[in-house]
Amino acid sequence: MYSPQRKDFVSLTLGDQHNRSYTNGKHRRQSCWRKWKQLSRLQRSLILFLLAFLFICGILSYSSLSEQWRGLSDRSLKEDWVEMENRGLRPIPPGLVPKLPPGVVPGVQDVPPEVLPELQRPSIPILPKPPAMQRKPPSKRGPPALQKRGNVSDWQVKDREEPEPELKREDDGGKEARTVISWRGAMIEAEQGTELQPTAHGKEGTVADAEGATNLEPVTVKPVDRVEAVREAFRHAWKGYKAFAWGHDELKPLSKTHAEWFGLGLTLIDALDTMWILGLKDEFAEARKWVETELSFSKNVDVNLFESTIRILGGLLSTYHLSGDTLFLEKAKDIGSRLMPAFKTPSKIPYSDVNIGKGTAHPPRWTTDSTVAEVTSIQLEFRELSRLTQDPQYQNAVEEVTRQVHRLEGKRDGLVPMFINTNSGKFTRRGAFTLGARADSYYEYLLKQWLQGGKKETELLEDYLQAVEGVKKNLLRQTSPSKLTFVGELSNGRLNPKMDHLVCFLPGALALGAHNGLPADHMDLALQLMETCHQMYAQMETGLSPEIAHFNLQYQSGRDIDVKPADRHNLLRPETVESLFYMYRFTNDSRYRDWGWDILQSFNKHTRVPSGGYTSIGNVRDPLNPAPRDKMESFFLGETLKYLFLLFSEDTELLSLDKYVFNTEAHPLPIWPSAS
Ligand code: DMJ
Repeated sequence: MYSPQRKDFVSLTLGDQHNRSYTNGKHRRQSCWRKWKQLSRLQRSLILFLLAFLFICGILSYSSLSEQWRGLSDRSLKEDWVEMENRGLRPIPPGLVPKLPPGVVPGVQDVPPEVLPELQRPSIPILPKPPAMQRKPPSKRGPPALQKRGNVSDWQVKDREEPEPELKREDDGGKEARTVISWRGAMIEAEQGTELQPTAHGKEGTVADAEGATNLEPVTVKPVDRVEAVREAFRHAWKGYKAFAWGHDELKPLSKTHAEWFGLGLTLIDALDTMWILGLKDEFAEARKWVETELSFSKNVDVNLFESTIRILGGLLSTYHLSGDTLFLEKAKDIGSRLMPAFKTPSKIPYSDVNIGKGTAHPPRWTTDSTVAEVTSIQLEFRELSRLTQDPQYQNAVEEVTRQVHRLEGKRDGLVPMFINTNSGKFTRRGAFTLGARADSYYEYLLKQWLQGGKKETELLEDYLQAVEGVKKNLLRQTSPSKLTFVGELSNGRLNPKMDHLVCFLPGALALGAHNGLPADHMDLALQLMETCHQMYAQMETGLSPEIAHFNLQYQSGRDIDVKPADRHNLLRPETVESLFYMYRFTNDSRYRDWGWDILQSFNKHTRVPSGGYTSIGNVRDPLNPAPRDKMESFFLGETLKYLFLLFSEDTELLSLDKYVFNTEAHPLPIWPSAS
């Protein structure tokens, strides 16, 4: 063993190696003390000064380091799960075989009773209205001080750079100053717009300004101002996308870069029709130029059939309809034809993934199953593509899927399992039924295809009506104590009282059906579910819904809604504002606009990144640290802001729901003229 010859270092004797008798460290202390006494006075002072300095530094840095570590570990623990959840990859327990009474369809006002005999009446009555619909529930948001200040204090506010002529901060005496926001250790400058967003919590039709509101009278927010606030939000999101992610799939607004999924400019394409509808001409022109000069589908890349159909094909088709610009139709034809290899399977139930450059398709690596919602929510787009191109291949392919699923065994009162095998064409893993991830838009597209085709395709209507009865019979429950109605999940015969935020499309769909002559109790259910979806936002401290809510069936904690730690994220999803839009259009009840306005304010308070863009967050229960996840999903621009704009717009004939049907990514497609 190496033994140093020169002792040019300070040695500390830790005990006598040969004499191992216990001395309680006496030798060591004596040796240290001797060394210390041998040092000069200057050396001793220097050492003491250094030790004191290190001690102070340690204390000062402890709090910020621990905060960062907390954030980092949050992220690393949840990131994979959340990413899987986002893409709908949840494990499903094996199953049971549901029973489908053939030809039995619940009541339809415009279908003869002899055709639809038994189900003219709902199988169970719609649940009584929750008290929450009559009285305002207690606010469970943060303390009043936070509310008044628009939760600006949720973020560490220091100085302010930009002078704000109209509103002065309460706590800086109205002086000009500089604001720096600390989010997980990343210092980001606040923009004026971020903090001056008004809040409407608890005040119908009025807002108090988010900051310095104490001395200001509440201001009535006119619809036109709300519309303008959505435009402003879009511009802000676009600013981030343009600066840091132009031409890429998704913006990562905090790290000021982009994420790639398909490498096809997903956000840009998803947002095209939103820009058109919002009247953002310059932004639209610039994006159009990119589509014309940069967008190429001739790429060796795997894309998900469903996601690229609803976002890209749907986005291009609707932009073509709105603008009349054939560039978008040409691009739609290009991507549509490149997706067709997905249907070359033994069963004609399409694979989940297609390589649009090579013309090959395949299922996910771990299974030959496809997701039921994915194979049954591409029909609106491909049918429209056939109508526009006069080429029936697209319509034939997707309608074959509809026909097969219509006939399939394994449903439970019209509810479908979540997986279907591309070889056998049969449902697999049949025990679980949900209106959430992996099944949601199956139900939505039954109704919407029926509307798109001019209410002629009776089988679609039958399946839709039967499914609504299946929901009522198997999945509907009410919470305790407030009797909120929710749609739970069935797993091997047991009800799990949880509901994905994704299910919040349902109030809107039910209302759309009722508007088109389906049973009036569909509207009753829509009203109740809309209230629940609203409460999923209103009862959270950030005013934003979690990805999944758990509901109390027995009186336990006194709260109706619980959120599990793994479900606390919010991805800027659209379903609730989507339903608010439908509900407002059909009822004219301004309450729905106010709820939408609250949601927009909460997005602005907790998800807006000052340098541009909005971010999904990891914790809707913590306004002090919402744990930003650094991702702006394309549907925030494609759907969420579009529905908010349409909700607030005074022009209720804009994209009339009697003329257009919105695909599941909020891209409006025309209802076919009766001759088609
Ligand atoms: C969107 O891509 C679509 O609305 C889809 O139907 C469900 N998921 C997202 C939005 O949450």
